[in-house]
Amino acid sequence: MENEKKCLGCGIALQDVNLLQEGYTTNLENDYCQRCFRMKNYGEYQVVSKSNEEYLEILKEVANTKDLVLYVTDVLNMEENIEEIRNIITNKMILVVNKIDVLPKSVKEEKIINYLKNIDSNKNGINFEEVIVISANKNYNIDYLLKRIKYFQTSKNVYVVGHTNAGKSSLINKLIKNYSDNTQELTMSPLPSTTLNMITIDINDHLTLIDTPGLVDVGSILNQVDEKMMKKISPKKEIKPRTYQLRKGQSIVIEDFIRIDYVEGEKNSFTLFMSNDLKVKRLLNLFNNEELYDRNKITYNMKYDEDLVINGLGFIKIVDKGTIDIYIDKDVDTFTRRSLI
Ligand SMILES: Nc1nc2c(ncn2[C@@H]2O[C@H](COP(=O)(O)OP(=O)(O)OP(=O)(O)O)[C@@H](O)[C@H]2O)c(=O)[nH]1
Ligand SMILES: [Mg+2]
Repeated sequence: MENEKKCLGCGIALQDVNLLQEGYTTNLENDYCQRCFRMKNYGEYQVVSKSNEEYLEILKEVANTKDLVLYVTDVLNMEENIEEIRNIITNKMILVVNKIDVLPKSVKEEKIINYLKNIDSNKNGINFEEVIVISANKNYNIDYLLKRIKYFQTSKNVYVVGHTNAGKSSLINKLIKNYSDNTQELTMSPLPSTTLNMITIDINDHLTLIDTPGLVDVGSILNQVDEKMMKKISPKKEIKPRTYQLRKGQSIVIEDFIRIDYVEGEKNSFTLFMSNDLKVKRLLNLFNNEELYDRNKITYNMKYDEDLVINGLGFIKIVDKGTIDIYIDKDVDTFTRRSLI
């Protein structure tokens, strides 16, 4: 029979029977499972793969309520698939754009907000009540977010949803810390699928937050790399944009997983917005070097002032029009958009 007691860190039912299964703890008196305990205390991670079917069931449950929903997205990974969740949930929703601290300070918040409002109005579906830019880690704009939650909430309960790694649990921990006497601490980690089940957290008499496991982004580069690289890919500090001036026939190679050939156009400027820890090199003559040509090739005809977005990694701002070939794992999504910056 399933134990009633749930891990306070990830929401999974605790059990003391099978070391290899989720929710294991040596003692059922413990509040956290062994996996959470290790992540919190030793930074030792254990990747769990979650099926999105289970996740969709959770979203349907949320949709059955009339409660306010916070849709949390990572500023580096916000995109098209915002619809994916909105198609299921018709509740009132605030779009929370997290991790703004990773973008250079010169980036204007209004630009991001306007960009998202524009995607929003192109759809016939639900509009967001508001788009709010925050940083859970830096405690930025959390006071304002709480004010708006109070304004829009329809009951005590407010659900927190979004893709895995967006920082949902980090945001809730900040709200607990700032506004509650509760000592619970949700487990956070740079790896996907940290939260395993819904977790209910009482902030005060008027507000209960419900954390949920994140939707796994199947097109993210995080699914194609090892644990060490996952950590390298998630920026911890403000990104220092790296600009490369490329002429036709030159290339950029990122670590050992992406190659971008500039095949047609005038001299052009490519600015990378991605983790400072990633190794990038420029090839001066693409005809001399076949590195990564075994990957899937996609050709983009870039228009003036567009970004090439690589799901899970970040984006490249390309100033002028021109043709590029990108070589990347076939399961990683890429797309272009009007420049964010
Ligand atoms: N730079 C930066 N990193 C953040 C911020 N908020 C969260 N993170 C990091 O993002 C990673 C994921 O955070 P979590 O809170 O575990 O994300 P989650 O959305 O709960 O993830 P799942 O439980 O897997 O769905 C962690 O490495 C956090 O430290 C932020 O404001 N800025
Ligand atoms: Mg979480």
